[in-house]
Amino acid sequence: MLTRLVSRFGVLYNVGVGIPRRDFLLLAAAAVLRGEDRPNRDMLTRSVRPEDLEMPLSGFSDYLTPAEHFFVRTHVYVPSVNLNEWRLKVDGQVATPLALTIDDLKKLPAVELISVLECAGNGRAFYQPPVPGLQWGNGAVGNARWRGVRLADVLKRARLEPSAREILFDGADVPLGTMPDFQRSIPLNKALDPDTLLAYEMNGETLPVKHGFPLRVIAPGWAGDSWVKWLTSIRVFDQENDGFWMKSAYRHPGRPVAPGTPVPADRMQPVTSLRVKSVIAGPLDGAQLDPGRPTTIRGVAWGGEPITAVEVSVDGGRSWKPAALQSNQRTRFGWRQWEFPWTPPQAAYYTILARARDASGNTQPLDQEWNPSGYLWNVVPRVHVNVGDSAPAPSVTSQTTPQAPPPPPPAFSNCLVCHNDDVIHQQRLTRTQWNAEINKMTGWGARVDDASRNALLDYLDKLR
Ligand code: HEC
Ligand SMILES: Nc1nc2c(c(=O)[nH]1)N[C@H]1C(S)=C(S)[C@@H](COP(=O)(O)O)O[C@H]1N2
Ligand SMILES: [Mo]
Repeated sequence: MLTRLVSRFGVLYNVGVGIPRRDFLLLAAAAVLRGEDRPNRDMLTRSVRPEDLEMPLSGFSDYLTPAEHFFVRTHVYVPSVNLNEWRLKVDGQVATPLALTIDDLKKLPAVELISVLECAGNGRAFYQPPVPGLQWGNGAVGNARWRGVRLADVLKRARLEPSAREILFDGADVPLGTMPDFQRSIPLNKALDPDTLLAYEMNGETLPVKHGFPLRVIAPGWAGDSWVKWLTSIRVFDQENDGFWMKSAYRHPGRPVAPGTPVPADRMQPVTSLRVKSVIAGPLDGAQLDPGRPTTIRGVAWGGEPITAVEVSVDGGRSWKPAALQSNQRTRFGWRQWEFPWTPPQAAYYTILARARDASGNTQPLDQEWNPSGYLWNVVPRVHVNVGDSAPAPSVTSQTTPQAPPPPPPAFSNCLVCHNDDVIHQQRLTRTQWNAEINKMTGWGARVDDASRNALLDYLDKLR
């Protein structure tokens, strides 16, 4: 049942792509599982297919995140690219349209920089009330050394027209069903920034397939949605792209709204810069420690700008003391590891907090601003530890036996054509939110008739 098709630009499309849309929707879910869909055991699998993998907390102990521990975020299936036929096309409002090979690109001056890459949805699982989307914990983020060419150098060769305002990126991945193609545009000033790159290497190796082989956008300081992978096309426009991924997805109100308030997309702005943030990587929440025994509170901090300080509180925020930032990690866009030595003086229950500050003086909030898509989570992190010999009493909820989920209705099989049930079962949504989610999916090609919609909603409503 696997269909393979080689396109004009040498992209080998696997599974479902090239199959007429009607037939595609009849593909059985099991037939779509491929070798590279097998989960990496070190990673937290948020979705088996398309593949979405989260770095566990232990990943924060590396300064540079190795590719095998680097989070993976894909909206659709990973395309494989044949380098001999691959071209980077540059067109639109330019005087000289280009079609570059990877060797053409490698003749331009090479640039290297270290930068964090964080998904805008990192931390979505912590939002209350819950919002739909992959339920990332802390690990939809990594730090790597990227090597490639300046986007500005490529645009210079194409000779921008004076009307140029926005640069639209498209990759070789192909939408599922009738969903809109993943395309993102960035404004000209970000595109011409000497730190905005087109990278062909990650941590000294050829860019791995999952991370965008052979070429991806590096937009340091900006959230991952602008870092388009498997890049095949750069198109110059006089205005922001008006596709789904710019005008409906990846938008933030940019101002506090009451939690749970729907905000129309046109009242929101595109997600751009990351927010200043820190993560406590150790001790783990709920850890048992000994009084009088030295321990180290450690973590990582990053944001759209360099981190200048991290402070730690071991008394729930009453007092703060500076943590030590790693001295050899002063980069503009990389993350900064920090440590705070601590000897718990006496048996007690402690609340540990961390608060990062950036070069512009921004700090992390004590209360998270809610937003409808659960983007840019950056509240002060907190970890609770119990110091002493008596472990806390087990909570009442942990003593109840979890109920087996009810069997899904027959229509549920229509929800397993493009992805598995994992993306569905991790959600914590109300019936109203599920109804909107079904509308989104039928818009993308899922088949749900009126009769089965209620049966589906009855089932989905019980997943919370
Ligand atoms: C035509 C293919 C297709 C079908 C059929 C489909 N989905 Fe999806 N669904 C997707 C894709 C693609 C994504 C991932 C989008 C992303 O990563 O941004 C997704 C994501 C989701 C998510 C995660 C939240 C989100 O919006 O990204 C949920 C929940 C979901 N689908 C539910 C369902 C349900 C319920 C059904 C059946 C009614 C269904 N899907 C049928 C393509 C499909
Ligand atoms: N072509 C393409 N580029 C893409 C995506 C995608 O689905 N398709 N996902 C984006 C998102 S939302 C993020 S967070 C980053 C994730 O990059 P990674 O998988 O290398 O960690 O890639 C971005 N680039
Ligand atoms: Mo993302």
